[in-house]
Amino acid sequence: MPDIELFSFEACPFAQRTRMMMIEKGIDCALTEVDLHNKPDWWKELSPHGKVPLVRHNGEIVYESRIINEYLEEVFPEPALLPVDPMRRATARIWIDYCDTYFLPALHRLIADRENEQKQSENRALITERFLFIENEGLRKLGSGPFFYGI
Ligand SMILES: N[C@@H](CCC(=O)N[C@@H](CS)C(=O)NCC(=O)O)C(=O)O
Repeated sequence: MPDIELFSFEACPFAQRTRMMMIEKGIDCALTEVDLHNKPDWWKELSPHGKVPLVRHNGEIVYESRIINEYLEEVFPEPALLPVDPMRRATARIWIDYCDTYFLPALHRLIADRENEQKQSENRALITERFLFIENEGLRKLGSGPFFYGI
């Protein structure tokens, strides 16, 4: 069994973020899906906040998707997923923060309020604004490559 384990939940965007990182880096991990609707006792013992994703590496745990991904970037440096230049690296981190602080909360509201049509019109306006910000500040200004940030 690989010495790195990922505890995940397939519908969790935070867990997907770590899974994508592992796939891109070719990290061979043991994957465990956690039933978040019926958390097993072993999970409550392992995870301080009960949230996925969580990584166990050589017997020690790391959690919080963004921190896990930083850890993976340090421990498995190839292929590098952050730019080498410090300013470009800072810009990449600004976009990671944008996802956490602005984009995902707006997406979450859209999902959580799906039965409430009145709130949904506000939510749709908000997510549109967030997508336009990505399009204007990110895709238009940060390079011409086929993918985000000219990569
Ligand atoms: N800030 C955390 C958020 C993780 C999170 O909210 N995970 C949700 C699933 S998408 C979870 O595990 N929820 C279970 C719970 O809160 O008990 C991260 O980035 O890892």
